[in-house]
Amino acid sequence: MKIGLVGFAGSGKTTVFNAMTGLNVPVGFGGELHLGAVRVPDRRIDALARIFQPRKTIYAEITFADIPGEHGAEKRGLSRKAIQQIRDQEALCLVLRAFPNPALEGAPDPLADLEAFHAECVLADLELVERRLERGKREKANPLELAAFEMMRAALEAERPVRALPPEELHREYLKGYALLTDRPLLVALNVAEGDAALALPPALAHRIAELSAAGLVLSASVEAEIASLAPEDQAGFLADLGLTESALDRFIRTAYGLLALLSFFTVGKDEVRAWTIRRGTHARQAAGRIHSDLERGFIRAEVTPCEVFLKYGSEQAVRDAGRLQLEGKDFIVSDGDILNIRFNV
Ligand SMILES: Nc1nc2c(ncn2[C@@H]2O[C@H](COP(=O)(O)OP(=O)(O)OP(=O)(O)O)[C@@H](O)[C@H]2O)c(=O)[nH]1
Ligand SMILES: [Mg+2]
Repeated sequence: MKIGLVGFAGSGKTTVFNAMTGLNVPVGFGGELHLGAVRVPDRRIDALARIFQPRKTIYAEITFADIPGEHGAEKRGLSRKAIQQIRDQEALCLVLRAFPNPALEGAPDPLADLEAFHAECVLADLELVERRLERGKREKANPLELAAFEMMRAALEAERPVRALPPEELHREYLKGYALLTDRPLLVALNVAEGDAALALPPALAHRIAELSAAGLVLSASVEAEIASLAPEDQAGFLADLGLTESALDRFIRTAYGLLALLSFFTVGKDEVRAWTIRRGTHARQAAGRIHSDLERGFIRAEVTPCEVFLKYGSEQAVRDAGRLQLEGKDFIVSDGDILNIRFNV
């Protein structure tokens, strides 16, 4: 999964990026786009790896892109380049500054920054949607497609994001290839000063985030950077001193998985124990396609064992003997934590 860190200059994107990825990109300079991957921690994978002792253990990954804000004239603007970089992301994390930054004028105003960001995205989308409508009408495009774009135009003119439109009314199949900004799942990270790390989202901000069909969380990038620099055994104590129970990375991953309706399934063996990320509601055959296109094409059936069942019995044979191995067809909906073994024939 690719998540873009977006927001205005000096909001703390690079600091968040460093804390999450363990990299050490210079902060406070804008600069170029950076990429960094983090492993999604998963105790189930740890437990399966202890049983199988595989040659390779592969966790799910999130790739963060640190997209620099625009420096100079327009303080709250997004450059063309930034908009293009944002379009390339599967999901967006908007970093809002709520800490005093001596390099920037004025007190932080995260709600105003959220509105400004949203307004920029609405404008960029509106431009794209209007262009599509003009051309579509000239070329007598599919009326259903035009209707979908008309619906989006109406929403955007009312300053509502496309992601807030009910999926059953909006025909998403026509949006493929358009990369709208307000369609991207949005996670808003309020970047607070060190002393405020344990606070909840202010109600006005929480309300607006919900209106925009986004999710929100509070973090302090500089606290996170400090946690990331500590030895694992010292981290829990440091978090407790600040009134926190887990690092922002863990909360972030959980919130992002929920927002994107993602789940993990596993494949296991002596060679490899591996997590795969899919959307909720994915069928067994499509899930097989994540592993390899041959498995999707030649799909016969899936042997399915929920991870907790496997861990209770301890081996594939014991699961079989207990009659707990499920044989499922192509339309079976995969659940979080299912271990899949695909039978196929090509
Ligand atoms: N006190 C405090 N300072 C922070 C925090 N997060 C970032 N900063 C500081 O704010 C300044 C800007 O942070 P960056 O992470 O570079 O901001 P950015 O969003 O990447 O900025 P651009 O790349 O220029 O758009 C740096 O001096 C950081 O050290 C925080 O949580 N608390
Ligand atoms: Mg930066």
